[in-house]
Amino acid sequence: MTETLDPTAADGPPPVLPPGAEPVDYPNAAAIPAALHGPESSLAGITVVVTGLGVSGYPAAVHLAERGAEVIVVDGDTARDRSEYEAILAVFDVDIRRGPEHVSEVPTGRSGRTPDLVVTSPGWRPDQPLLAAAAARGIPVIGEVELAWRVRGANSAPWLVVTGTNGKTTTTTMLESMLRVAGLDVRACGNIGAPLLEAVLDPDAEVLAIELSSFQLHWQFSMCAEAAAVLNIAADHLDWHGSAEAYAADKGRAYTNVRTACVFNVDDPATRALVEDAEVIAGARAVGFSSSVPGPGELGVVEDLLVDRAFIPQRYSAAAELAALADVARASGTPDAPAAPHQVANALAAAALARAVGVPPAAVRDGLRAHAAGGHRLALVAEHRGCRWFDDSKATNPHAADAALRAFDDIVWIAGGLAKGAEYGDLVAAHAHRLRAVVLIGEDRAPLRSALAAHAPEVSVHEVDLPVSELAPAERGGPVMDRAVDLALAAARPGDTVLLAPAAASMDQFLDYAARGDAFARAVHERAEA
Ligand code: UMA
Repeated sequence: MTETLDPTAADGPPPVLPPGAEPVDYPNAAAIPAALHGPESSLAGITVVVTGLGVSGYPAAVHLAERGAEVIVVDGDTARDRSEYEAILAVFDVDIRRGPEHVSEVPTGRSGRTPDLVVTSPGWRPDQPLLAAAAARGIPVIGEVELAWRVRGANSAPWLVVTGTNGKTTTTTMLESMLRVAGLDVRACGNIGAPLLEAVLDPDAEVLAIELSSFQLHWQFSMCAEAAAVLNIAADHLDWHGSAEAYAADKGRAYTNVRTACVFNVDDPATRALVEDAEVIAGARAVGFSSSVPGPGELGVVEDLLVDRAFIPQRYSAAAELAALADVARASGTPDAPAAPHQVANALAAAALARAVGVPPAAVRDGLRAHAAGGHRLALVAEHRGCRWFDDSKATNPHAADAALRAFDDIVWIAGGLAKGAEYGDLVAAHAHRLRAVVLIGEDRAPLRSALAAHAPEVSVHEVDLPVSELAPAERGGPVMDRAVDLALAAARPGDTVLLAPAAASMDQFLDYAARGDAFARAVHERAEA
């Protein structure tokens, strides 16, 4: 954008963002086949490589093949059972090539044609050899978001986008609940696990609540969300993006071409900076959310109420009541505790997105009341041997683990997994006084081990060091959690809290964070019931 925003200015009209003026610079964009637009036009004569045979790649391959494209799916992994996907793709004559030998070069189709397009899954890094080779040869590489945006055709369901380092899934499901209570046929999709492409192709969907990761945002440039929220920015996925700046910039792509509202976190200046840099559609507004009393153009908290001073005509003199803090506590699955600050922020962001498409205040409140809290977020698993055992497997980075560690004293902390380039010094230093012991799991134990040696030298550290051969099957995590729970049992004293808050991703040893949390709960229950 071209001027500085002051979204909290007390006088004058709410700031209107200037229209997007600069064409978005995206590698090889001009070579994207025009026939991709709309869900029905024929793709005969076009060859597409889909990288990744997973949740994202499978529906993309089906859709492209159904429309007549020659589709080649490549995946470097041969261990995972993909037989269900493979059986259906075989019906569409999709050429599936699995194994490390298929992911270093751009494949040529059976027809002998050089591919016209690569559609990549989000887990593939931009420097992955096949993707880098495609880019160098002038072949456009897009992801599922760009594909879904182009394919949506006449489907005018508005896109409400949620991104940020932490809180995305909760915010998206809170938003989904608010929209549903307001009577809209909503699909919650994206990084949440339901492919965006399937939601876009669903003719009944009236509005989409879309969680997007930085990976997904990286591979798109056309999306025009109705409204988008960046909840917060903390260092994460640095191995994928290369730097904190590149990571934040990809998050900021959520705001590009927004039509109605760019929702940002007043308490996190990095999110405001992304709005200030965004190129948006004329008339779009910056709307802040804040954990304190809101100014005009913001949503916030007054005493024990969530209020809106952005989407009401009298925003300079009044505020609309949306919900009570008690509704947020209930929505978060902790009805007897005060609403946690991060959950208040999530609820306000969801409310801002819902209000951007005209959801009335009462539906915000009732949507929160109807919201079922997701699992693996500081969930009490059991009380065993005088200790309380908590599963916060959803803490896949240091920022999320920080929130969990703050909640207790005297902790036996189970941590580790895929570090994704994270630094742990600050996290360990902040919580060293709470730690009774630490149990390290996962592939990247070294950065946690050295942070503990530097900042918590008194704390005993135990490691689950299993040879790779003992880890299969990956879906169950093998015996990792049994060993971790036994080590935690030996270290804990009555009154302690044993906390699984790994501060790292799960995919080195588990299918996903849910499988990791389930394995932990199973191991605890087996011992508690023995
Ligand atoms: N693969 C390779 N080479 C690579 C990378 C991956 O061969 O260099 C293969 C993998 O073996 C796998 C396939 O590619 O078989 C697809 O891998 P993927 O990691 O892209 O996973 P999908 O199953 O397609 O799921 C993806 C998202 N995964 C990631 O971003 C890592 C899912 O987000 C998302 O729900 C799904 O698309 C639908 O949009 C999960 C996630 O962990 C929940 N997201 C990260 C997070 O939340 O932190 C960003």
